[in-house]
Formats: sequence, structure tokens, C-alpha cells
Amino acid sequence: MKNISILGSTGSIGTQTLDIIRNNPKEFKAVGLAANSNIGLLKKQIDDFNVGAVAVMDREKAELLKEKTNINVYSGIEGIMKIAALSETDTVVNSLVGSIGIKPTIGAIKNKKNIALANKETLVAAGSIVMQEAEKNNVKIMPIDSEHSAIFQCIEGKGIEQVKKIIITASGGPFRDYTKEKLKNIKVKDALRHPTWKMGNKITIDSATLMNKGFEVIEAHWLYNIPYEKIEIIVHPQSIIHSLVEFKDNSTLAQLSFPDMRIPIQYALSYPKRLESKAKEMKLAEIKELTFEKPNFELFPCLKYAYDAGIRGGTLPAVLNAANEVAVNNFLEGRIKFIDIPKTISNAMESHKIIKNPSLNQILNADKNARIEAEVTANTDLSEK
Ligand code: MN3
Repeated sequence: MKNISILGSTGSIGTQTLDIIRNNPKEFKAVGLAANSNIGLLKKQIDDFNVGAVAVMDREKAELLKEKTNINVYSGIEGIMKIAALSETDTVVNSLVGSIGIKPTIGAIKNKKNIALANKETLVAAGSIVMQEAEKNNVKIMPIDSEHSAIFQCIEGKGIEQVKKIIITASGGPFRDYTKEKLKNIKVKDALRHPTWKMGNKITIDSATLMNKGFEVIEAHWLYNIPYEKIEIIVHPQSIIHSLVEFKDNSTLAQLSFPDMRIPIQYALSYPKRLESKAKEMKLAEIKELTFEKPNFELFPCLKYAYDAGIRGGTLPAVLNAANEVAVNNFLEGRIKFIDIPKTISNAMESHKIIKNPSLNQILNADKNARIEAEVTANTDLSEK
């Protein structure tokens, strides 16, 4: 029996994780939950899963929840840190959105918890520190993301020195065959319509700009200790192959399934065991074709910025991530255009002075300053740039 804490329990990954726990009561128990502000759903989760403690990021909402339950309700980032470090927890699922997820991941690692990681920003911004801490504390970081789970499954037991390259698949997002002209007029609702995956708003926009794929490149670099020149992206609109690993002898392994996050989430929790799944069985004959094309770096400059930030390293990936969060937020709230997202990011990157081998504080500082910079850019007229 594994005891699980879920950070971000009311989001898309969080609720799917709870479905898996519900379906496997002999394998898993939810012991702690943390949410941003959705206390209605959180209260239901407390009752359904009989958890011992929860945290709510929003302090006012936490107070409201306290009146409705007898269990421990913590609040703010310290509260989330508490849920990440509960003594009875074996594995922490981190599905928080944004760089707010960095500190709880590191806190959990220091408390010797295994991590099932869906919070991309943790590795994008603080990959070097997180991987060092994980090694020092002998803690496993299991990827929840479908691509990294696929890579993990292909690489498992083979040794990274045998790997020639990693090929990360991308659906290409909803604007894959758009022209530059057409990208100028994208509405928020168009960008929120992802062709193959149903996800939260922030990651859906990141998928439309392909920044999500850029983040996945940086994450793969840290998770598998592989240099950027050995990480490629291939657009595969059907999202059936979740990623591939090519070995020295030019033999390539791939992992396939219908797109359903319950498969990688469950494997991150059950590893090395495989459990039955409610996800749909894959019938190859139903899938008429699997197609592949090169990603368009010119149409989606976020990809280029992500490789650039990863290769130059230091605090730059934290800036990439923070500026992106601000830009996406401004886009979602209608203040900037879709094509202004990459502009906001490149401005923040250009004005940042990289610190090599940064401490956690230096990373968090870079994050903070990049947010201010990006907020200023987003509030000026970007059409001239
Ligand atoms: Mn993914």
C-alpha cells in the first residue's frame, strides 16, 4: 500500500490521480491533498477519500473550509509544503501549475518522499537543484507527463550511454497548419481547443504556442541526463506514439497508447508494477494512420527560446518559464495577442543577465524579476516590436 499526497488535487491531473486511487484501493491511499482555491471540490475529496490533512493556497478559502471540516486545514505555500512532507506520505504527486510547484517538490525530496512529477516548472526552472537533491536523498522522480513516461519506459534498464537520441512527440497543437498571418487573429477560445488532450487552461495555451514542448525538452534533459543536441521533437498529430528512444545501433523503441493521462499517472504510482487500467485498450486497426512532420520553429518561436534557454542554462530557463506564465496569463485575460506571447518571453530573456550554477534563491529571484519585466512588456504596445 502506497500513501499518496496530491498537490493540485482539484485540477485535471489531480482528479485523474484520485480516480486511479479510487479504482485501486488495495494499492493506494490518499493521505493529503492540496488545492489552490476550489474548496467545494476539495471538501468532496476530503469526504470521498477520508484524507487526514489538506492545504489551500488561498488563505481566505482555507478559513472557509475550516468551518466545514474537522481535519487539519493548512494554508498558503507553507501549508502546501506541510502536505508535501506529511510523515505518512510515501509519494507526492506534484500537479501544481507554475513555478509555485518548485519549493514543495524540493521540500518533499528533502523529506525522502518519492515524487510523481507533473509540475513542469520544477524541472524547467530548477532542474539542476532538484536532480541533485533527489540523488542526495535517494529519492525517485517519476514522470507523469506522457512523453517522459514514454521515454522512461523505453530507456528503463538500458543505460543512457546506449542512447543516441530521444525523440519527443508533439501533437502540434491547434494551429499546426496556420500561416504567420493567420496566427495574428487567434482568439482565446481557439487556443483553448486542443485537438487531442483535455487539460487545464495554462498548459493548453502552452501546447498551442508549443512552449509546452519546449519545456518537455528541458525536462527530458534533466530527467535523463541527456544533452540538448540529442533531444529532438517530431510532430505527430494523432498523439498515439508518446515518444521514442533511438539507440546506438539505430534501433528505435516507442511507447504507444490512446491518449489518456491515466496510463502515465498510474505507472508513475505503481512502478515497477503494472496495474489494470480504465483507459481504453488500443486497437491499431482503428487508427488509420500515424503521421509525422518536422516542427515549425519559425511559426512557433517558443520552441527556439526553450532550446536556447536550456542550452545557455543557469537562471535563463527560470526566466523563460516565468515570462511565459505572465504572458499566458495576460493572453488568457485578453490583454495581449497570441503572437505577443513569444515576444514577451524573448524580451525578458534578452534583458536577463544569466547566473551560472545558481542557488535556489537566485533562481527564485530570476523568476520574480522576469515576472516584473514580462508584466511591463505585456502592458506596452507590442505591435511595433
Ligand atoms: Mn506532455
